[in-house]
Amino acid sequence: MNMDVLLGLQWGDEGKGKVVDVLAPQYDMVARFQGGPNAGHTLEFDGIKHVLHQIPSGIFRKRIDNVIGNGVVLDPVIFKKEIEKLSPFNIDFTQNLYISNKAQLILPTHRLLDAAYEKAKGNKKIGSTLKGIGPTYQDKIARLGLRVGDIIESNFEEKYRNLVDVHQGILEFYRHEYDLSPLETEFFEAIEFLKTFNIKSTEYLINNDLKSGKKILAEGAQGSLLDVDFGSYPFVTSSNTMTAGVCTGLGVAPNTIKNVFGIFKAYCTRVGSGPFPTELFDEDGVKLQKLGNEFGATTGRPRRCGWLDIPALKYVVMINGVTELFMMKADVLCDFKTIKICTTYKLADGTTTDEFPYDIVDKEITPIYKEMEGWNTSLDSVTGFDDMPVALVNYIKFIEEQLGVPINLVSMGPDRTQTILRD
Ligand code: 2SA
Ligand code: MG
Repeated sequence: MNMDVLLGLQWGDEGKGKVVDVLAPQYDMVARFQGGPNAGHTLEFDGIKHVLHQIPSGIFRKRIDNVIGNGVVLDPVIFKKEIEKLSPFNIDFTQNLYISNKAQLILPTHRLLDAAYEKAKGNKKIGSTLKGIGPTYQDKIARLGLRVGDIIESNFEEKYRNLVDVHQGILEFYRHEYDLSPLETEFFEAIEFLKTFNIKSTEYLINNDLKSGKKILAEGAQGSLLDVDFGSYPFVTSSNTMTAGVCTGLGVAPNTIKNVFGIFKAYCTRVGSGPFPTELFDEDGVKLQKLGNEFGATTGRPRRCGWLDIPALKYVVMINGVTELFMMKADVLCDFKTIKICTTYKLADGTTTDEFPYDIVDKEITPIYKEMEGWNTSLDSVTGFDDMPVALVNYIKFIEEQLGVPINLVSMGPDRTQTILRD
């Protein structure tokens, strides 16, 4: 029972990187179990901002092992760039980074396919980060994919060619133009680089650690509303971003999981297409985007902004078994006289529900809001739950009552130090 899980409860970008970095000292290992370079986990300390894509957020802590689990799709080219970017920080990757031999490899043609599929969808496009995530998971499930463990085998290039042949057939069908040769040079250079890392059956490492009493934090990427099964399908990512994904993405049994930390922003954002019931198109939305600096950490795309959505949160608290809530970016709401929270959805036929509708993509939803007084003051001097402004305390209480789970951490800024923990 020493595995804790940290998940984003909205559409990603809740601040997972920051929280993992803050919690990491309590753990012996941080492990990524799904997603890939579509993630952008931002950590800020000592005045430097770091964005991690595939490398777990425990990497800056010397004592902590970091695992890229089998559920991840790994792009070797982006991996090489990420490692090189970390070179000023004297991290000994031979000591603290392990990659599952069963993680799937993202090939250059997976990225090309992602672009071809999105283009073909026209105005129905998903708004993918175009990192090749969907096509790589597709090949995994179709039992065609290449795994990290394959790269040391003598027939790796042959396997690669066979799969690329299949991809080229599809690209031809889509009449997608491309120049593969520079991408391949870069890919094979990155494969040689990847070979120098610890590649192993990380499920043994993880389970042995658990057996010996070590503590592990599973670091989720994207958010529960982007889960391939329960999110706003088809506007989702291609992995299980929920607690259950930890078991298949790392090779651990459900009964090893103890705490499930669910992180959410004090408001809501979404990058990419798809339904977003509480989205704001007015000046409040612009204000949230500006004050929250809401731009994609991977693609730089502006994020859509809106008020907190309780029906959506209730849903993901349920499917994930969330035991503790962490509320991020409370400081962004500092400048609002009133704050709204969506408590129910009103549907086109006049009925209301607090359930997340199956056909959320097509349904016309009018959010019913509760209006609350804003704290309308800076939170810079707040040092604990006791000296928070009353309006913030009320906001927290209301969310806790609605979701039935305590909020034990409130973040008030990007730095490690701007974090309030309940005693
Ligand atoms: P994909 O790339 O095929 O998985 O995209 C499918 C949908 O999932 C969304 N998605 C994300 N949403 C929020 N944050 C993500 N990571 C980056 C970040 C995104 C960025 O941290 O900011 O920089 O733009 C992420 N990754 C995937 C995506 O928008 C699609 O809606
Ligand atoms: Mg992000």
